[in-house]
Amino acid sequence: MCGIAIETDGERILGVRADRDDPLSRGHLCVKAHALQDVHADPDRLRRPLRRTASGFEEISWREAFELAADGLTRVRRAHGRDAVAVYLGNPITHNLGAMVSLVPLLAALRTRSRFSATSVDQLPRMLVSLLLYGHQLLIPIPDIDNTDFFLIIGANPVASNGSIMTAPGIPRRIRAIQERGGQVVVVDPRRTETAAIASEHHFIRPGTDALLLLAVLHVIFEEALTRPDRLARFTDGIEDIGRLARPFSPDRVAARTGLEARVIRDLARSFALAPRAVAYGRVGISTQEFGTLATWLADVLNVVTGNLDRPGGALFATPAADVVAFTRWIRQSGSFASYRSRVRGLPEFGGELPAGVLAEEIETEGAGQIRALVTVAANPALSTPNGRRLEAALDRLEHFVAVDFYLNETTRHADLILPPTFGVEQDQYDLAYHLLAVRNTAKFAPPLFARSVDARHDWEILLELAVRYMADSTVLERIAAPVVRRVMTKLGPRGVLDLMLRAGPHRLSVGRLLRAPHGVDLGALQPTLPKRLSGKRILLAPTEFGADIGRLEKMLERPVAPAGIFQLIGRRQLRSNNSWMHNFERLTSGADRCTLLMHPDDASARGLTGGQRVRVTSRVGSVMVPLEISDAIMPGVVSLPHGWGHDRPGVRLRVATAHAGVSANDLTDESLVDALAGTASFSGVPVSVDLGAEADRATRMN
Ligand SMILES: Nc1nc2c(c(=O)[nH]1)N[C@H]1C(S)=C(S)[C@@H](COP(=O)(O)OP(=O)(O)OC[C@H]3O[C@@H](n4cnc5c(=O)[nH]c(N)nc54)[C@H](O)[C@@H]3O)O[C@H]1N2
Ligand SMILES: Nc1nc2c(c(=O)[nH]1)N[C@H]1C(S)=C(S)[C@@H](COP(=O)(O)OP(=O)(O)OC[C@H]3O[C@@H](n4cnc5c(=O)[nH]c(N)nc54)[C@H](O)[C@@H]3O)O[C@H]1N2
Ligand SMILES: [Mo]
Repeated sequence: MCGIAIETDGERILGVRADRDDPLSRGHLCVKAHALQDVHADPDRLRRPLRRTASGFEEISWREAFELAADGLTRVRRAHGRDAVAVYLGNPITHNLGAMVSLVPLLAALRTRSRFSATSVDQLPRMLVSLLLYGHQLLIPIPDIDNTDFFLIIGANPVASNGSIMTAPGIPRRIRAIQERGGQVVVVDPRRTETAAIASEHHFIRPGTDALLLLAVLHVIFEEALTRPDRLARFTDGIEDIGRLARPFSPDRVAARTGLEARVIRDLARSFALAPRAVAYGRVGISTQEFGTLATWLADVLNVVTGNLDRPGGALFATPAADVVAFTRWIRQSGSFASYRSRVRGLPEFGGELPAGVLAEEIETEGAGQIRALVTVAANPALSTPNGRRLEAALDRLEHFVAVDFYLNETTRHADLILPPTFGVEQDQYDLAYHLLAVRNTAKFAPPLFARSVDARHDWEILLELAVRYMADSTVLERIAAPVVRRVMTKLGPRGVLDLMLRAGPHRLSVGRLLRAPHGVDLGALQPTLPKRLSGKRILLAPTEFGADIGRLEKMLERPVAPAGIFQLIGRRQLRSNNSWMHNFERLTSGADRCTLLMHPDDASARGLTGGQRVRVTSRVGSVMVPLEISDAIMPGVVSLPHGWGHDRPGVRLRVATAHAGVSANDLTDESLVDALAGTASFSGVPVSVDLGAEADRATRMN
């Protein structure tokens, strides 16, 4: 979403620089954008389809690859039914216009309940809260960071992440501007992050206890009669229910468990409620945890009861030029929840998907509906889902595994076929997803910088081909529809679909208009849009599903934080990293080893551990050896390991990444730990022990 200018010489990229005239990023750029040139030129990036053979992977033609891919999938469907064919959609799809557009035919063709995506290891609670409160899973309130006076950040590190579900390039500048207007930025995080370092205040919190904190904040607001929902009261149901639900959670009662003093909680509640314009914003830290749905919900509730939803300086809904909310409403995909459950563990469906944490068991467990074939698209679940090692073992049991990906990596090494798409600069660019999540309404389209070679395929071409071939072997209706879908989609292409969406959208734009404005078009600040955009024209603030889950939360107050000697593991994102896949370039990996375990000095000295030592971290599911980094930026009792590393698996073709391998945090995270309400993975607060490994074992034996 950052505007860039790329200097080229023929097919070579000479440099990438920031576009000062981009209305959203205004000259901001992070180092990952410079690395686009590295991805483009990477000799390890796959250019031709690969097929697994007894002696390793061999290159084959596209024609053969498509035939084998489709044959394998239809064979499994014919023998075992539709749900035996699973699909896993990874994060980069959301950045890829073509892949986004061709998901519609692909998912329609597959019609499988065995659908998975990064959603359930990320923002599922955010979407579920939007579905139940506002009536659509994509009606997501965005913090109006540029106009607020009080910015409460819970479980997000936008200085490293560039803002997530709050696309806001140049976060440090925007945070400074809040402070210069006399406003406050408060960060609540078990680590004093890069964001906390520039905030006005930072408070440590025990992992997984944010819902308790937010209930206590609401308790104070109701007790001191600080609620003032203003115009929201006219179309919001359930405000009084919140007062009742929050009553048992006084600051004194939650202080010890959350790690925040009661006085601090009271002050926070008052400053938030009394600020002229305030916004509570939570991301991955409050999403992927045991009470992720409750915490995400309560942050919205806080905005509503203080009148800060749908008003400038609070949280607002974007009105993107290509309105994916209206489009998905039109194709009847506003969202769904718990309309069926996973076969083995009974976790709920959300939006037609099952939680990623059940994929391995659904492959391993025999019976009707067992997964026997898999298509992954832009996904590396071996490194990105809990207990990745178990999933890797399960992948080898599949009868057929097709990976749409341009690297031979930790996940795709298990595939029967790898279909490599073109990379970003060879494709049309428009951010269908991220304009919806941005802090300002803008629109920007970029045509491909380089034409794709005749022997390359775009993601959308690959997905469409798979969809059409799958349909051609299916019901009579689908057999008839297949050539029509192929013709229409090929003729329109992603650009044609986008053009239709832009023309139908609220700003009446078109691709032609955007081509004439290469820096992007500024469509203005976010504006109030409620109650008009609410599906039922009302906000249902206290859904029974959420209220009922508070009993589970209350039990947490009786549980000890962690057994003696056990740490709570959390993750951390790093500026020069992008989940699991941008580690194959010196630009992003040079310098000191970044895959380290952070530990507080008091904890280290209590165990006689010193910085730089390699320590063994062990959870229920596995164990890794990793260098120790001692820092008082991490809360005592908590340790932190970044995710996305662990590239030294055999068969991986990533020369640079393998030399900076690190270990995978998801060799430790536990697929049995989920938010019981929604099934989202709970990455935050995984119980682990830390010792010196073999040396510790020797000492134990001697005793
Ligand atoms: N450079 C870079 N940018 C990225 C990415 C990347 O990998 N690298 N990934 C992108 C993606 S896919 C996403 S989803 C976004 C994520 O964007 P963010 O959510 O902003 O990023 P994280 O660093 O995961 O921030 C989560 C924070 O929650 C804290 N935390 C952990 N557990 C708890 C808890 O129980 N309570 C509270 N209050 N805090 C907790 C962590 O210490 C961490 O600081 O970033 C995107 N941007
Ligand atoms: N422990 C822990 N685990 C986490 C997280 C965490 O904070 N802690 N964060 C979670 C979050 S928020 C997310 S979003 C997930 C991300 O996890 P995934 O969705 O699995 O995504 P990535 O790790 O980014 O892997 C992306 C894959 O897509 C390929 N790829 C890149 N671009 C393209 C493209 O344009 N087309 C195609 N076809 N392929 C492409 C890459 O080669 C790589 O194999 O990880 C989650 N896992
Ligand atoms: Mo994510």
